[in-house]
Amino acid sequence: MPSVCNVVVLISGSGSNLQALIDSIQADAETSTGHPARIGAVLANRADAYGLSRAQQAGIPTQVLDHKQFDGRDAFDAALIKAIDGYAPDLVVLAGFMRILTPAFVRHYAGRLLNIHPSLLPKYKGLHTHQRALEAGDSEHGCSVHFVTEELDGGPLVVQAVVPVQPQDTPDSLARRVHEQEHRIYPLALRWFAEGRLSLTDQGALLDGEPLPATGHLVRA
Ligand code: NHR
Ligand code: GAR
Repeated sequence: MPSVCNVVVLISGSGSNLQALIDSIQADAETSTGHPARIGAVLANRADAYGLSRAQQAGIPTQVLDHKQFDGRDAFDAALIKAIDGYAPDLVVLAGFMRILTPAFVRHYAGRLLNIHPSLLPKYKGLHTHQRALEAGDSEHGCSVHFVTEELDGGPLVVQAVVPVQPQDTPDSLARRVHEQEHRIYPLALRWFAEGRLSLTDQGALLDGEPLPATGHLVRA
C-alpha cells in the first residue's frame, strides 16, 4: 500500500455510507499520523444521487456516468473502468451502488473492490433484505462488508455486524438500526485495508496475514 490509500467510491443514492467514510477520515485528520486513506473521487450512475452533494461538500471530485446512456452492461462497465482508473485508485468501494457489475469489471479490480450489503450474508443476497429477514421470522439480522467477486454478494466476508430483530420491527425500523451498524463497520474495513492489514488471497480474506472466519470479523450492536 502507498503511504496513503487512494479510494474511489461508487454510489447510486443517499450516500450515508459515503458520509460515514468521509467522517471517519476527517476525524483522524488532526491526529499526528492522519488517516491512512483519502477519497480521491465519488462516482454515481444517477445524476440525482444525494451522495454527490455530500462529496462536493467535502471537497471531493465527483463524476456521473448514467448507465441508461450506454448500450448494455459491457459498454457501461468499460466506461466506468476508464473513469475510475483516471483517479488511479488503490481501492474501489461500493456504497449503495445499485448496478450489477460484469465479470470483466470485477476481475479488473480483483482484491481491491469492497461492497457493503444489508444482510448477514450468505443470507438474503440481492434486494429487499430487511423485509425478507422479517418475513422469515429471523431473530437476528445485520450487514456485511465483503470483497466483490463474480458471484453476486458471494465474495469473501470481511466484517459482519449482528442486529437483534425486535417484535415490533417494520422493514424501515430494522433498516434504520442496520444502517447505524453499516456506518460503523464500513469505516473499520476501510481502515484495515488502507493500513495494509486486509487482503484477498486464494485462501480468502486475510487480516494481519491470518484467515478471517467464514462470517468475517463479527461485531454486535
Ligand atoms: N457486482 C458483482 N459482480 N458482484 C457483487 O457482489 C456485486 C456487484 C454489484 C453490486 C452490490 C449488491 C448488494 O450489495 C453489488 C454487489 C445491485 C443489485 C441489482 O439487482 C444486486 C446486488 C447489489 C447491487 N441491481 C439491478 C441491476 O439490474 C438494478 C436495481 C436498481 O437499479 O435498483 O443491476 O446488494
Ligand atoms: C445501504 O443499506 C447498503 O447496504 C445498501 O444500500 C444502502 C445504501 O445506503 N446496498 C445495497 O442494497 C446494494 N444493493 P446509502 O446510500 O445511504 O449508503
